[in-house]
Amino acid sequence: MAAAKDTFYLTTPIYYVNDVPHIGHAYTTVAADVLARWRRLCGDTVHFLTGTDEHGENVARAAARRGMDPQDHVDDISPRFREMLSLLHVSNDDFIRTTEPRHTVRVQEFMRLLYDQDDIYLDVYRGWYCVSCEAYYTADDLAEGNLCPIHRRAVERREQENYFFRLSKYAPALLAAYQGDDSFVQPAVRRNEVRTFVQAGLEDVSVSRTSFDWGVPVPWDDAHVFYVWFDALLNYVTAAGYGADDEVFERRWPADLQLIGKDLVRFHCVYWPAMLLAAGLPLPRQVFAHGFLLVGGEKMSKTNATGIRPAELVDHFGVDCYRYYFLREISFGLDGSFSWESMESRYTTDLANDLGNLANRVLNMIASYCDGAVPDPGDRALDEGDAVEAALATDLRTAVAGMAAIDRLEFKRALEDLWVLVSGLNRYVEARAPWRLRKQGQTEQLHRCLYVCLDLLRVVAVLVSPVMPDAAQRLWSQLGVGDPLDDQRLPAAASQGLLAVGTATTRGPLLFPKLEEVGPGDLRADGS
Ligand code: ME8
Repeated sequence: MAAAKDTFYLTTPIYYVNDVPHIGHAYTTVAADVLARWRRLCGDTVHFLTGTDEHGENVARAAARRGMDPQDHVDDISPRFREMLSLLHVSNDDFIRTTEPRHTVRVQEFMRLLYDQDDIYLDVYRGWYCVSCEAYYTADDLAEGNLCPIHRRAVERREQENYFFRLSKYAPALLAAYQGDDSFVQPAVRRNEVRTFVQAGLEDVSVSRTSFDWGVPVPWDDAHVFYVWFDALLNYVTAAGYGADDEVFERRWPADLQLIGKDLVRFHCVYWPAMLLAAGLPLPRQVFAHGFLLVGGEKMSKTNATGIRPAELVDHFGVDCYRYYFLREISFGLDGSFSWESMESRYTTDLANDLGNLANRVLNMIASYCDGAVPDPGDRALDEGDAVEAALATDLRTAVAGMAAIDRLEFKRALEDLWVLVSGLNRYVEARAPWRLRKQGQTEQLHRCLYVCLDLLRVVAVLVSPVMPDAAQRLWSQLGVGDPLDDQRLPAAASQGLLAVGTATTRGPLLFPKLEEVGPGDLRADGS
């Protein structure tokens, strides 16, 4: 009996191993991780895939530049991407390398299926080739001066015998897919872009190469290897059990979300769905293309040498701030700039002052006024008849409802709404002034106020955990909650009054200690 899909399957692009990872790779990966953690928090079974794209001319050239055999080169660089995942506390369930047999064997099977049904045929290709993109361009695609539109580098005129995929045959089905389901390609600006591209007419596309051999061999013609893109795109199904384990595959496929940068739209929203259609497989439910991270106004990439390594920032700001900053600072679908100064300011304002100080103050008061134990608030829920508590209840609702924006990849919006609760709690503390209540001997009100703060800090820890899993865990431990943070599920965990009276809390260390004065100078905008 066929298995039913029961898993939220989420993918990032698989990254080229021609160089080490930079913050652009980390951007997509962290965003995907936040979504994966969020879906788990909401109770879904999640399968989160990332990995490395290891074939092709670019990688072979990078290996040659290092005087290395391509396999040795990729074996050396791929672990650097795994290190990035552990540095950033990414909770991926699988990591695929396209040089693994579990991938290469299935690529050959998939492509043979298309060849056997005459969706792949032999012909001569003439075109403009960009080695950095590993892609051919038509004369119309080129930037002024016959340059690659992405890399602004000279393209090469090439002519070779290639196998072609009958992409043109799938244009009507692709247009129907964009038309039929608005959520298939997101955001809308990207959907319009691909629709216009397909409406202008599709040409069949070359899927093999004979000029080098660092690729998956074409099984019916050993003079060819598959063009790296057709090998790479298939990782999303080969890593999900395609051709190897039907039951696993049916539980995962189609992917719920394929997250990419906007540079990969054509490959993921035209070529990839066409390949799936040809193989009779369902299309991913959504492909979402985010904007570019810019540094000094330019897209940062491995080829233009402006790449910043995530570790340079994590060393100074810590992993939590790293994860928070990019998602809070930039609207996810749009381009956005990184700057050292804005990261410093987010750390100080949002994290150290708004959240860190709040937790520190409340835990200190519990230690001084309540012997470190959660006090008895009387009624545990907020009193909506009291103006101050009613305002806080509204902030709580805003935060809980707002987090659902993560499902639409609106991370900035979700965090803004969560910070409505953090600010609300700060206002609540100021309004109630527990130090005054203490002085005035108003113990009942004092206990109620501090309970409310602790209990809602517990909710903040749960809600912020997909974005800042480490800081959330530290806060969780300080609050002394018995159940593990990882076992919390929404919406139940966001209910009021779940913190048990009498629980022992711990004060400090600070969630976000003051930053070291000196940071890596060359990352500051003024170069100081
Ligand atoms: O294209 N801003 O790999 P790649 C935001 N192997 N995101 C960025 C970025 C930036 N400046 N730079 C890179 C490849 N990215 C292929 C993909 S998939 C089957 C094969 C992120 O190493 C973004 O996700 O060049 C972009 O799409 C991806 O890295 C490109 O990584």
